[in-house]
Amino acid sequence: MIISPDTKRGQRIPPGQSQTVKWPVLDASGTPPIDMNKWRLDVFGLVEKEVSLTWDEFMALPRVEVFSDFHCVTRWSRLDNTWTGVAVSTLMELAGGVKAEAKFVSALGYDYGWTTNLPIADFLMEDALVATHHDGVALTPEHGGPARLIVPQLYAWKSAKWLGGLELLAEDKPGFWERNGYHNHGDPWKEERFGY
Ligand SMILES: Nc1nc2c(c(=O)[nH]1)N[C@H]1C(S)=C(S)[C@@H](COP(=O)(O)O)O[C@H]1N2
Ligand SMILES: [Mo]
Repeated sequence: MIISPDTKRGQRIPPGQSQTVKWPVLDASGTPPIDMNKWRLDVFGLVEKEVSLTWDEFMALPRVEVFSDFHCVTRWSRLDNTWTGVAVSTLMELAGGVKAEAKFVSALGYDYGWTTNLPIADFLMEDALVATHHDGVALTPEHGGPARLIVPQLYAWKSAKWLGGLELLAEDKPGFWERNGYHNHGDPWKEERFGY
């Protein structure tokens, strides 16, 4: 089990946040329909070998468990989440590694071209994964099932639900919320909530 470093802080609730025991649902345009026969996870762009995984191929990969907190920019924090899925590092190894020019990632959702962007260093953090289960239960569609990105050390909008693609890029490509007023980076401990 990978323990997210933020869960070891004395104060686990970032500034301006409050704890919730419920798990609210938040997204831009609702849950998209996903046909599992057509589901793919594409890793493409600046990797040595692009891959396009079917559901069965994805589920056959080595799995990890991550214990982490989840902070939404709308000011709720949900502590003590156990996510299971495939580590981002495993996916990058499968793609033969990221090229030296890769500096950013764009995560693509099945919800009509929704994306979010993050620097490669945040994407490659050891507690980042593509999760299929939360607290032992398969992710429901409303929470991003069948598979979603989880990046515990950034605000929750970076954790792309209904993940379909991971594009490795040389230049940054601001995503949906980033183009609509949210901060480009989104570190909850620095209160990087809004852009300029
Ligand atoms: N594909 C996709 N992922 C998304 C979003 C979205 O609109 N589309 N919204 C983000 C936002 S703003 C938040 S706070 C979290 C919420 O995840 P939850 O609904 O499971 O709580 O998902 C993030 N991931
Ligand atoms: Mo959010």
